[in-house]
Amino acid sequence: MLLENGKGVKTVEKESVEAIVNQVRLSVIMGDITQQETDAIVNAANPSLMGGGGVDGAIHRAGGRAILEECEQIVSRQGRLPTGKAVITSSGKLKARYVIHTVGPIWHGGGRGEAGLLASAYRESLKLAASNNLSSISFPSISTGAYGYPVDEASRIAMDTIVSFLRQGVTSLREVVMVLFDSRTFRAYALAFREVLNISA
Ligand code: AR6
Repeated sequence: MLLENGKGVKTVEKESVEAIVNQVRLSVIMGDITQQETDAIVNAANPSLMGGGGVDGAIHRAGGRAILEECEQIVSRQGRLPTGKAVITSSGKLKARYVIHTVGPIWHGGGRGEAGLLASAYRESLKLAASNNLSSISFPSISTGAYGYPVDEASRIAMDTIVSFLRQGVTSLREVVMVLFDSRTFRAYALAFREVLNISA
């Protein structure tokens, strides 16, 4: 976004940051995940996979009934989705081809394995994208809305888990995007991104 300061000089307010990690473009942007054109978008779902509020509601509304029908089939086959796990469906009317549904932890204060479960939600989603030979994936800020995970901690876990996964080896993935819905959340992820990659601001 271009902003005019008092002297009429145009400055650029950063609304995205990016870096290359082991041949993969990793970026942090402000935006609406339902509009992303990556091969897959990740849904911050709940174990029922039957939709809900927040990003889950937005994805089901934008994608239509087809996503819910596939979720119903998955649940009837394998039961509710445990926290930290992920499954993949097609995407109905969305621009992305697939939706990867994962369940982040509900924040209970940090003493109930929340950090490990949040890392697992990111890692399992990345593994599923790679095992389906996808080249790009977008994530929302899992668990930091209705599930109450503090965004400063969640952003570090998210960025750390994604960067560790990318550094572990080359997969089909060439692009990973964190799509944040509000500027407070964007700033937390942009800071965590710089910290994890050791980039000065
Ligand atoms: N694009 C990107 N991010 C979004 C969008 C969007 N369209 N809409 C909301 N966000 P939440 P959780 C952000 O509550 O904490 C649901 O009811 C939002 O601002 O969606 O994992 C599920 O069914 C926040 O930063 O997910 C579960 O029951 C982030 O997405 C429960 O909520 C996550 O907020 C999951 O809670």
